[in-house]
Amino acid sequence: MKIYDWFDGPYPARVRIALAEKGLLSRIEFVPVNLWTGEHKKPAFLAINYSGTLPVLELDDGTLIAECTAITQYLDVLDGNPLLTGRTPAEKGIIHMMTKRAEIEFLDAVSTYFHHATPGLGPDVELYQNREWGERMRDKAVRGMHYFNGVLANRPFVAGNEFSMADIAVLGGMIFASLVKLPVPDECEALRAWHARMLERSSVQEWRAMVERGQGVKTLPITADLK
Ligand SMILES: N[C@@H](CCC(=O)N[C@@H](CS)C(=O)NCC(=O)O)C(=O)O
Repeated sequence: MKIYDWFDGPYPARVRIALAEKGLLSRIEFVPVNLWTGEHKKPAFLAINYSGTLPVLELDDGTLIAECTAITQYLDVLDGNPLLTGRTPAEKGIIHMMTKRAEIEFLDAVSTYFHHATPGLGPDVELYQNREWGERMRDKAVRGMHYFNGVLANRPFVAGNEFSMADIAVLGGMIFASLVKLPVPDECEALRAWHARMLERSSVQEWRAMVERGQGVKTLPITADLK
């Protein structure tokens, strides 16, 4: 299996952490798609993912699966140990809901802030920016942090008593927030405590090690696969 991604992207981090949780990293060939040069918006990549976003999973038969949630669900059915998307119908529903909420209320909002109210990926890639919208989304993300703080004050993990895809989605938000220097408010103690616990997980440490190793590929030109 191949994954098209960029080594330190917050969304790619979600799938890399899921793979590390499941011990599947060795089965993946990573294909770098350079976000900073806008490789993800060029026709060769748009043919792989209409949305022009990373990551994308390519199966050995050429089937393409984009969207972190969809990729994680595929991996969970492929190898259920450990399950990240729930066992029972109720668990599956709640994990999906909390993952979606993490995206809408936090991670995607930080992403919009980055692309619209900061230099983002630079003038060659950010062809349309709307600062006011970006700043609104920054405020939404901060409200999202308070929401997840309230959730985590009452349970150990985002979707209940077990680590799941929803924790990884909130972690994606924390990774992006840290990249754009959007601090977690001091009063969000439960969110901060949960984050500290997440950083200790071996999957997250494996991801951090991959990011450090990836610094070296940052200047690679377009990959052979995408020519
Ligand atoms: N909903 C998508 C979002 C993916 C996404 O936004 N990925 C970032 C990488 S960190 C990206 O490709 N951003 C490039 C852009 O929006 O120009 C998912 O969950 O996979």
